[in-house]
Amino acid sequence: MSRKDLTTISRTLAHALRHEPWLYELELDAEGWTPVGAVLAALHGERPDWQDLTAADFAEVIRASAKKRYEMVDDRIRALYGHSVPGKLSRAAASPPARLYHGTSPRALDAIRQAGLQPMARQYVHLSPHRADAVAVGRRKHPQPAILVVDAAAAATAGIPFYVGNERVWLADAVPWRFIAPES
Ligand code: HQG
Repeated sequence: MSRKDLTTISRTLAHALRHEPWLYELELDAEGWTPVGAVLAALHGERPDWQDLTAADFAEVIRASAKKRYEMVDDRIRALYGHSVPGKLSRAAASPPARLYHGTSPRALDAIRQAGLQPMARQYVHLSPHRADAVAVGRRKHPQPAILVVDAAAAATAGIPFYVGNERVWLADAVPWRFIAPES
């Protein structure tokens, strides 16, 4: 399968598993899982050239991507982060790295100073253990993103929960400004 096909499948999975599962007649459980068979059935109906999609194609999408967006275990699949579905999915809290980074548009800084980092249209705030990843995330919003450094150790000590999305994406319900320092 070509990279372009894999990207199109990945985008469709993102839509189905993060945002609007009901359009694919899918139900996510409390942790975001849904049966692989149900997703395949939905995608078989999406496009004529997807009639033959199998779970091996989903495995290839997961393997070929630089970002680990989905996981497939036994006969279930879920998105690991990025959700906007109503009804907050449950995640197990975990002890974060001491420092986490967030890349954003400089235009958002005033609002973030006021309200802290908020999940906005998604269920969670997304944070990166690696600065370079935060730069890449921020570039989706602005060519010269602002980089915020989150003192996750202090925030966790103060009782703010953090959750694992994958090894390069950490999640939080919100992060107050007092734990954030903008890079100058
Ligand atoms: C900003 C992609 C105003 C926040 C990425 C961000 C990531 C505020 C934007 C994942 C705010 C939300 C998520 C406040 C936060 N006032 N703006 N109080 N608090 N913001 O796209 O973190 O490729 O929902 O700074 O790589 O950019 O799809 O979040 O700019 O991992 O797999 O509100 O999505 O992954 O934007 O990106 P987003 P994000 P995928």
